[in-house]
Amino acid sequence: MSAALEDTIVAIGSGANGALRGVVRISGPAAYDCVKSWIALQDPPEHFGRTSALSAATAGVADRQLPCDLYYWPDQRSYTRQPSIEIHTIGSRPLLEEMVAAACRHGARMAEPGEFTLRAFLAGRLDLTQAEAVLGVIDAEGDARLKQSLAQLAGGLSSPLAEARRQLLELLAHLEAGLDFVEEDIEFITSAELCAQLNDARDCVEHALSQLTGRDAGDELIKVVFCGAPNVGKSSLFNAVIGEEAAIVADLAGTTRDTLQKTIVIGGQTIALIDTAGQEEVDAGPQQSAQRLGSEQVSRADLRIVCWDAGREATFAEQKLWDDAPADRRLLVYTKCDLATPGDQSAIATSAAVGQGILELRDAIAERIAQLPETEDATAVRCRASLEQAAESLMSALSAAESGLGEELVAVEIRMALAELGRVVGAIATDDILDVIFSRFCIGK
Ligand SMILES: Nc1nc2c(ncn2[C@@H]2O[C@H](COP(=O)(O)OP(=O)(O)OP(=O)(O)O)[C@@H](O)[C@H]2O)c(=O)[nH]1
Ligand SMILES: [Mg+2]
Repeated sequence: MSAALEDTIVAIGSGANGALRGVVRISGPAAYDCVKSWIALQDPPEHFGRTSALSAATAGVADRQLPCDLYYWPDQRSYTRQPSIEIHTIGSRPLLEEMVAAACRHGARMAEPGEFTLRAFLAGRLDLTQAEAVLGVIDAEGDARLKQSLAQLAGGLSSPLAEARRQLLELLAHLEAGLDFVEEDIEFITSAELCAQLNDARDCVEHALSQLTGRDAGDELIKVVFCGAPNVGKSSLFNAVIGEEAAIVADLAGTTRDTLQKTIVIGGQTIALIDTAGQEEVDAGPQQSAQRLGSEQVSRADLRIVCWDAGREATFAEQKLWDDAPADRRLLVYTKCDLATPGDQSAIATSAAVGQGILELRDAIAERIAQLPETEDATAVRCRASLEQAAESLMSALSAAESGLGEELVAVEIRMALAELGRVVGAIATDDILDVIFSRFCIGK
């Protein structure tokens, strides 16, 4: 990843899908020079260069004058701590791309993925755990993950570790001073103080570790979603699997309007089992909204239970529901097998009416979810080994101090702990770590 800070970089900062407003972000020493020849500011702020400012403007792109708002942040006030500009305008992708091209014609270059956040990190505005939290906020799929990322962004994870690191550095300085003056009989730190401080640092690291461990369990439940055409018997099967009449069942196609979620334990795993409205083409009205909700659930499912009626051939739409899911995230189930024999023997034959195949379906769900890859928080993956190593070194330092094994040994262990903590907060960031973290970002962030 290029870290050429003297370059001025540009990217579209708003999402790739259509939005009402679009944002083009420019950052670098020549940010203002790069826009002033093709953007006319209605009201150029006199104090441009010292405080952040907003001005109405028109941008000359694609042979027309486009209304926009221009936000300007001078060095110290911006995210990257370099002069930065955001052009907010109509969210049309081709127009935004024209703006990026205009900026590139006037001295900027396209930003690489995560390069704005990399600059914020290099400028000391964020530490690594916070940079990852930026990504976490962008990618957050659920409330819990969002809250966690926001807390991380606010320094929830890294501030105590940075403080522990600072105290350990101080402790090391005392120890080394003691080693330098070993002949003089000056005590820079008492043994009791040394042990107490090592203990505090170890507590702090272990607390951070327990915070990370809480993340692996996945704040989101695994979603297992029943889907299929209307009236095939999804709700009946859903009820049979959970063992209660939670979903309304009726002979009428379109009975299920809302999605219905139940939390159950299958194969030792707590999962969210979700019943959806039958999927078919409808023009408008509540049924259409129900289907939209349903198809959102289906597309976000960790495991899709595709229900086909054993009494008839699958329609094109039913086939598509099956084909669209990755092989390890789908199960094919025939319903109403008390009325007909399914054509495909490899699928699970069920009948909610007579209780056929329900246990088999539960077992198949358990087997599939056990094979799902664990979704682990990115910061947790990166930091766990370092924190474990740091905790271990602090433990060894503590026992060396307690048994009077000599301050050299204690100092060696503290140095090791410091190196690992430095990796977590990014004080010691190797190119490899930076590459891994920032390449996961999208361009413009
Ligand atoms: N014979 C028989 N009938 C069933 C079976 N499962 C469901 N049915 C009947 O099929 C009809 C539709 O069942 P539902 O479970 O409501 O179907 P659904 O797929 O949830 O329907 P929508 O919510 O409208 O999409 C009802 O009349 C059920 O009694 C079954 O295993 N055997
Ligand atoms: Mg239903």
